[in-house]
Amino acid sequence: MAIEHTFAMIKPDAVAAKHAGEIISMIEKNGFEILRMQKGQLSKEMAETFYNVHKDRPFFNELVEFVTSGPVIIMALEKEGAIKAWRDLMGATNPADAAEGTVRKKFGTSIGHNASHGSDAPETAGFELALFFGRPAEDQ
Ligand code: 3AN
Repeated sequence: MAIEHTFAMIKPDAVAAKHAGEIISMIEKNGFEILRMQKGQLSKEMAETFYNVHKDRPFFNELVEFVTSGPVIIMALEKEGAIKAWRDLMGATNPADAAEGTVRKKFGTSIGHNASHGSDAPETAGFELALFFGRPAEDQ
């Protein structure tokens, strides 16, 4: 399997609840290399661009409001098959459906407040890494 780069975010709910350290530890213990990491609060414009693919969904405004509600931690991760590996470690979108031991099972509290984000395909990883870190996926 090829080495990939993916974009990860610890969302405002998990940062506020002081779960960031434990989530970062899970990432390291699962063999990811953290290439870049930054803490900050997203502007409304940044959040709308980030979630643009969801702009027609009924929960879009809620999504933007939530992700801008407090600081997040963003990361560029590297691993063999990183995109799927990080999504597997996060677990299902709805924490109620997430497998035991996953980030969302441990720290998510609802489908919206689900502690973490991960790119879902090479194209989205490329878009999100460029949006947040200003350079293409392969140059992280
Ligand atoms: P994932 O983050 O697992 O790729 P998507 O793409 O289905 O999940 O959803 C994008 C984001 O929208 C998720 N991070 C999730 O928190 C949020 N979301 C999905 N469904 C709902 C919903 N019914 N109500 C509120 N937020 C939702």
